[in-house]
Amino acid sequence: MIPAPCDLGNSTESLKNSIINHVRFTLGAYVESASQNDWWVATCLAIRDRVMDHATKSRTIHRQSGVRRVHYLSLEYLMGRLLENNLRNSGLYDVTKQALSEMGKDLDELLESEPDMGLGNGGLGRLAACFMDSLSTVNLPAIGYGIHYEFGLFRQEFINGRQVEHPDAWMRDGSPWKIARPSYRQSIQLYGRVVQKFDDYGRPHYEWVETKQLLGLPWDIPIVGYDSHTVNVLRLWQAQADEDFNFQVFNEGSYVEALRDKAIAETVSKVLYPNDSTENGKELRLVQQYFFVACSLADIVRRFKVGYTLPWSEFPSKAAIQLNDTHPAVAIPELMRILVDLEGLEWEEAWDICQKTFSYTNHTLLPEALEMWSVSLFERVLPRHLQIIYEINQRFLEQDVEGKWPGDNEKKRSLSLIEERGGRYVRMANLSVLGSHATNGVAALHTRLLCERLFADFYALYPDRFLNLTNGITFRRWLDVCNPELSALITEAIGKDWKKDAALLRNLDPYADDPAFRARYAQIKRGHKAKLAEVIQAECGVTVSPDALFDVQIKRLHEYKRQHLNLLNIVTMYREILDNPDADFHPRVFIFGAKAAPGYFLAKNIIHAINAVAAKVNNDPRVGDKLKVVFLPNYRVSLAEKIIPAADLSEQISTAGKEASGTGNMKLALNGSLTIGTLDGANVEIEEEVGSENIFIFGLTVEEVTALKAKGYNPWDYYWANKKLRDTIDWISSDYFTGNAEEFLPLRRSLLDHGDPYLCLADYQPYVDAQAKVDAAYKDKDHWMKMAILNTARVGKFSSDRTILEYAEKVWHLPQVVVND
Ligand code: 4GP
Repeated sequence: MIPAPCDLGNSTESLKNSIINHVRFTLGAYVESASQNDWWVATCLAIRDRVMDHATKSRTIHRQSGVRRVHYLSLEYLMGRLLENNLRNSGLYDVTKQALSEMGKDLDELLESEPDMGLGNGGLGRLAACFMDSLSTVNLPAIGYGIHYEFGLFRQEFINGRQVEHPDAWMRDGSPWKIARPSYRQSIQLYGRVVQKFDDYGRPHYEWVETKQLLGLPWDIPIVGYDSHTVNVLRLWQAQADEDFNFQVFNEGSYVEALRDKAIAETVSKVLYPNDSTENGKELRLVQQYFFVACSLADIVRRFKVGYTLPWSEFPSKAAIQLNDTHPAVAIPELMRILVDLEGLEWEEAWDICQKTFSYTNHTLLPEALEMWSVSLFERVLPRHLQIIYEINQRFLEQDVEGKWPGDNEKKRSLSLIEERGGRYVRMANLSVLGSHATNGVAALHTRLLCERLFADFYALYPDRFLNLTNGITFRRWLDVCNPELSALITEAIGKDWKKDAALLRNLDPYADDPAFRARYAQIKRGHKAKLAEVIQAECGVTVSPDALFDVQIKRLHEYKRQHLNLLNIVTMYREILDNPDADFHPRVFIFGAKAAPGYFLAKNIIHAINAVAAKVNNDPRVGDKLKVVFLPNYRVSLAEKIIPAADLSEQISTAGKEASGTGNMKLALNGSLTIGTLDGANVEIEEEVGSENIFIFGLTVEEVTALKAKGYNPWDYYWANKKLRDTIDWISSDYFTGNAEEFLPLRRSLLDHGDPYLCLADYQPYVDAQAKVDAAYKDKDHWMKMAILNTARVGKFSSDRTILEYAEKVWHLPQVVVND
């Protein structure tokens, strides 16, 4: 007889028991001598035990109720650490802290020992992680699909100020959060060739033959929502060789040679490509994309067939599939292949199902980031998919495009799924728009630019398919977890419901005028600054004062984000301090965190330049405490959680029209850091929410950028017209900072000889002026705190719960399904 499942209980005693049991029976350690890692693993497992039942229950309820589920396909998930988030979301934080402390263990120390799960580059990967949190929190039936990378984003070190990359073996010791699901393993095909066959009625069909097989083993990570019993899973695929790999060679006794194929197969999920916003056409990357897409689709189809005996026309009513950027776009021809080649559906019906099932989010307008695959590579790896893409394209061009613009070959060229100029390429963005019923941008401005520029012709054809869904962040991780002191203060003032309904933060507005509240808010900020000062001391060996203004730019290193514009201002300030030692500057600490793609030469040159300037400034006795510059190495989620609560000023200074949305801007504003920024991405909407008096906006607008470029932008004009700017650039490119005047020539050349593509020089003076306003404003500490509080109070719109509910309503048409305890 199978006994009824026992409740593990959430009391201190039961948690102590669970943790101890895991130390003894799972890890085989003595309680007295268990290592810190043992305690951490045992604690994670004790929590996992308590959430897994809800994962099973959520799955069962979703299946039994027969509702539509969303399947979020993303090549990246930048999850960070999981333990604290899971503890706070499940309400087990206090009891676990108590249980550990009664056993002589400090929870905070254990939390610090967790490696980040860094399976993403930045923006879109972190967004996917926030979305997973929100999906569980707001009770939506969802599964995230991705790749179980053995190595996440590289670990960054600085050697003589230069970035050096090291592999990130985040799960070398295993991870207590993931659970293997071998019974759901999938087998997928690659390479090979296509043969045309005919059935008994002479109708042709296609078979994909002589392929290589690859297995995908799924690992599930439970996603615990806040104050909800819905536990969705993130399912990550690990590549494995087919079991009878190279059997022949093996039998001949060539054991090692036989294993080589296995090793090659397993490279597919080895490592995350470290490029943010740029792609580079590597075969392994295409294989990665197809591998996880094919495994995920097979899994979705399996579930459809197990659960129901419904006709295929009902597939979209059970499954919505969201494409997180174009990376999973090969899902469109893959679903067509399943429906037409394997299930025998007519083309039109299959295409209708596809379009109803898929929706696509675009995350960037940068032309170099628009994925294209060379036709010859695509044909070799996925020959049948290429044929399907050709057929989709032909029908589209002959019917829709010809219908709307008869005889217009230019329109056909611009809308075609195949780029014909300079070689033949498959355009994944066009495929994504065409194969989906909805395409969205991630901030209002970005969506407008998608419709007016990038996808203007598609927008003219299908205006109803485009919509805006402004990004959001989870307020649990980005306030409750990273800033529990502020979270508690807010809860004390307005109650705890803001954690589920962020719009309620508006109730804080009146507290901005309450001197006692301001004082406590200021005290919390200062506490975080003092803690960050310790991190800076430990990581950079630089002493900074928590009374200085902490000016923060944390994001990927990219020219469009303009860390070099920030640097120009820093060097200008440095000069001014030397020229005018009595000038009334409020002391400032410039804090950077950023990884550069390993092959992005100029980005690495900028990192080196910032570090070189930092080394000079920080050791110049003439500067003293007035100015410090620190570049914290190895920027990652867990470091962001320490920096963001301590920031006073948030640098969001991209060239207008380049940053699709940004989400760091939201995290910083939520934690009471004022934005200095351009009218780009979500900054526009942040200004609308917080009020223009609580933000420092400067610089060219999108329209002004376009006009300036059309007129012919020449950075030398700005260089010659502005002595301060000229002196600054000349100084950076002298031998003053490193002893070698050649060192930062690439940076100088990009700003001058190569036309300053991101208009740093045009925005330089407005930026310097805005920084002067910041300095003046910070001198009135009390008013500054008022502005900071108003930022916290007014950014409720940027909760990812709001974003996700909009996706559910406008794109996925998903019901909320409450899972009871
Ligand atoms: C990023 C965008 O650059 C950023 O503005 C946006 O907030 C984020 O996506 C989420 O939507 N793009 C990428 C990328 O991460 O790889 O294109």
